[in-house]
Amino acid sequence: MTQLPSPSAPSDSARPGRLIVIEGIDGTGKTTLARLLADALRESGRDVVLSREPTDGPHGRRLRESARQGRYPRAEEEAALFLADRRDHVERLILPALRAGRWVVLDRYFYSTMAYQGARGLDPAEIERANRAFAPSPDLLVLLELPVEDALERIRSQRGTAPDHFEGRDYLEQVAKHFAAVEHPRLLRLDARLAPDQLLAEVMRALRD
Ligand code: T5A
Repeated sequence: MTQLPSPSAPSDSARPGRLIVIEGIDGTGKTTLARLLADALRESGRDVVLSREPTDGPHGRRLRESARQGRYPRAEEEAALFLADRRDHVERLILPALRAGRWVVLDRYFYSTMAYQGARGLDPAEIERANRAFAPSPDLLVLLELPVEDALERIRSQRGTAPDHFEGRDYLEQVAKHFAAVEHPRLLRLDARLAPDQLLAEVMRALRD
């Protein structure tokens, strides 16, 4: 069994669980890694919640629909919906799980808003400030990095669908620049061209360290 920090050794006494966030541009393998990580943590005896943003709640469903049908013309309106979706997510799932000592693995979080809505012209620092007012900080932030060309190729060939309205090449280049500028005290940047098992091993090593 993998040795990981004890869940009874809280990083914050108000929330003894752990929050692990996986971020990156579209097609980098976030969902694949999040699932592998959740399984590995469960095998090591942790009580794990795996979740994603946009969520499956009412705001999240509207946002996913906009990725297929056409985006909100105003970036402010889009950012407000992501914020509302996250507020629900934090209140209903993330904070209760952390307070119960569970490990929460998230496929996207507010760094995506900073990067994607930042790429639409909004101020990432302002987005971060608005989110930090209610959203707990991750204990580990994993950033998957992949050239945009490779990401688009994965979306086309492996997902079997055309890129959606969030996935234009120039736009994703801007998003990638915003992700490159993200700072966090426990940030793990990984080359997403590694195999999923290798990526998992890197994350588990970071958690042990
Ligand atoms: N958004 C989201 C915002 O604009 N603001 C926000 O605040 C938030 C939260 C939907 C959109 O919403 C935007 C960003 C998005 O455009 P989403 O549903 O998470 O968000 O969209 P995607 O990131 O596009 O989700 P995907 O599931 O398509 O991409 P993943 O999760 O990064 O990749 P994954 O794991 O599904 O893998 C993609 C393909 O690559 C293969 C897989 O088998 C799959 O075929 N793969 C690998 N191949 C080689 N090596 C690896 N290591 C691989 N890992 C996976």
